[in-house]
Order: sequence, then C-alpha cells, then structure tokens
Amino acid sequence: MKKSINAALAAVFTLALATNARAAGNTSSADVSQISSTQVIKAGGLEISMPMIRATPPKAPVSAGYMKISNPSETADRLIGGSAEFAGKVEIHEMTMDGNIMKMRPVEGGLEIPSGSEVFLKPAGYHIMLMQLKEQMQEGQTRKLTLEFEQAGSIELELPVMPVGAGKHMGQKKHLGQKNHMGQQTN
Ligand SMILES: [Cu+2]
Repeated sequence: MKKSINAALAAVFTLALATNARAAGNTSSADVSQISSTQVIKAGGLEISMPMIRATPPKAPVSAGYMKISNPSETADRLIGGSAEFAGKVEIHEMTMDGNIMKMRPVEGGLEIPSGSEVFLKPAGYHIMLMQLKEQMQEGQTRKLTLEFEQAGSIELELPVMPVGAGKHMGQKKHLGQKNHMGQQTN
C-alpha cells in the first residue's frame, strides 16, 4: 500500500514539474517548443517570450493573451495597458479565487514586472484580456498586439494564435460566475 502511495506521489510530482515547465508556454506540451522558438522581443530592458493568443470559436467575444515577461534590468517596470486592431478593448487581468469560484478582474495600477525577475501571463493567472473581438482568433494565424509599459513604452508583438489545452481560463466550472465576461462560447 505504501509503495503505491509513493508511486502515486511520484507521479503527481512529475506531473507538477511538467506543468511548471509547461506554464512557461501557457499551453499544451506539444506547443511549447513551437512557441518558445517563435520570438524573444527585447525592448526597454524587458524581454518578452512565448507570446500567444488563445484560439476562439467563431463569434466569441473575448480571448486572452499569454506570455512571459522578463526584466533583467535594474529598473522595475509595469505593464499598464495595451491595444489591438482586432479587439475593441484590451485589459490586464488577474484571476483570483472567490470561495470556490475563480474570477478575473483588471489589475489595479498595472502589473509590476520587478527588476531581476520574470512574470508569467498564463491560464488561471495574469493575462491580457482581449475584449470586443472583431474577428475569430483561428489557430495558425498571428495577431499584432501593442503593450504599454511604464518604462519600456509601447512594444508591438506578433502573437501566434494557439489552442490552450487545459482550459483553465475558460473552463466551464470556473466560469460559472463569469458568464458575461468570458461569454457564451464556454457552453
Ligand atoms: Cu480576463
């Protein structure tokens, strides 16, 4: 019995490691290498890598952008907003637990990118909320997104559109309290 528990723990641990590694790409394992090789944007002391936009079904009103933002510089920066031609509104969001319900809300005052650290925007965490979509985000396409940083200024990114496997962000269970926000596409 003990043996099987250990085995189970080991499996969980391995899974956790895999999940962490995967978190960098914010997507299913098959996509990570593809994303990480796509680009590293360096601008104003920041390095942005593994950017992606979540693919959407037709007529979905919202999507989300994910990426890793590293700040090897001596100065803290702050992601304060963004814009995109394909979206009427772009916000920086965070997910928080309210009891058992995961909710999202704009990050007040912007998202700090501390000096010497990296911040992951990923499903179930911080994300770029792309609202009032004017078109479908189809897998295999790319979209331009401009991010505004306090120090680095405007940074334009070209993000690949990819499906996000785990569905943490738009999962039905967690979005029961978010009908208006994430929209009807989550069933
Ligand atoms: Cu959001």
